[in-house]
Amino acid sequence: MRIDQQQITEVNTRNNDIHNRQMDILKQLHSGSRIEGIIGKLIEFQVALPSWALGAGGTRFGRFSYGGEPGSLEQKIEDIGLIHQLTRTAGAVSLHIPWDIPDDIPAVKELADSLDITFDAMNSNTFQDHEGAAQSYRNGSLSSVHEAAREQAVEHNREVIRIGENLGSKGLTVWLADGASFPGQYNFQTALKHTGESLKTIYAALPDDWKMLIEYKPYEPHFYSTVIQDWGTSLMLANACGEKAFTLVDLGHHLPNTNIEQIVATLMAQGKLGGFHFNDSKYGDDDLTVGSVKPYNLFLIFNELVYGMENNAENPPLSWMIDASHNIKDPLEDLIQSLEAILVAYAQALLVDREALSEAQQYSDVAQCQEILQEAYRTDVRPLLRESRLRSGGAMYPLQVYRDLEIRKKLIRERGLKVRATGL
Ligand code: LRH
Ligand code: MN
Ligand code: MN
Repeated sequence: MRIDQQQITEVNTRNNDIHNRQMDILKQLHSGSRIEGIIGKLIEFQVALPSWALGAGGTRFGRFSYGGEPGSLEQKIEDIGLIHQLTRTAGAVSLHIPWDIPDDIPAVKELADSLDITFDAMNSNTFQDHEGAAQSYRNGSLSSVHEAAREQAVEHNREVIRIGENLGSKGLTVWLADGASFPGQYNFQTALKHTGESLKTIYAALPDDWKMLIEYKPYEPHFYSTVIQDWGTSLMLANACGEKAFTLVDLGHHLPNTNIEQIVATLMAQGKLGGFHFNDSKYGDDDLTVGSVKPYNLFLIFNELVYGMENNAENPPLSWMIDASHNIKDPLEDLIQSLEAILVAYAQALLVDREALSEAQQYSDVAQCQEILQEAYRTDVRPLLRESRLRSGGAMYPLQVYRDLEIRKKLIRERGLKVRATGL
């Protein structure tokens, strides 16, 4: 299903008057050229949606379907197409293999092309046993004490690279569930050594124009130790692999109160921040809607990302992805909200008066430093998002249009109530 572009234009026109007034105020407060610069950056900014986030998520206690879930990879891409049509920000998909192995690669590619969607980083999966596989990952994958399990996991990653190459992807994300739930379960040093060797073997199969993104996480599914538990371990492994390997930061993969913005700054200064997974959380890896719990924190993180993008030329362009799961919301609505929160934080960070901040820092004017940051944070930048969507053919109010056009109802009619999407 596709949205009639005419319907988007109609709703946009209805909202134009108030919007123009809001834009005038922003232009009066900040220089017109600054505002134009920010709008240009917002139009460019694209975030990948993961193929596993289009279905209803769940917890180990249950899963509540809402109907009309995509039953195939093609339908997942179509859902992303809908979100992209409304927001013009979701122009990429990130596939998880084996959850979403394309049967017919040229057809999948053609569909994505027609919706203006590219293939961002591919995700390998060695945290579950694959159907018919000879080896189990029960005791780890790349870190396993069992050589055959390690080899199988390495081969799986090579296979993911091959699939990705055919789709035009340029990245491989490796997240390992490998860990221990009990003291003494494995030898820390051996597990790390095996992981480093396995990653190097995968890295050797990486095409020249690809990035390898190494994701870290302190706990879950194991609760005593995780092999790649933090950014330091990830960075160390990336450095050992080579210049195409980077650290990936997932916002939910930190212990409470970790200073994520500082981690971002440190990695970008090293030219080693390669990817980013957006979500929000209160307690752990909650995978909640981006910006729903700690929007100021998200702004502070974007503040460092913007600084890094402007000052660390050696850091590559980042792979941005939403890594959230939707328990009690329509995933498409949830993703639209997440995209909005990401762009709001990005726009606010772009609005920070960096010259004034740097000067206040020189004088150690602590109160002024805070004022400068909060001035940007407390600015309502949503008109800038609307303007950028208006210019790129999207909906000024994507969620409203999604609801007005009763898209979920139509998807249920088309696909039925009972389809179950693959994924988490
Ligand atoms: C692990 C993770 C990782 C996986 C995804 C499904 O918690 O963040 O990125 O690939 O969830
Ligand atoms: Mn993640
Ligand atoms: Mn996670």
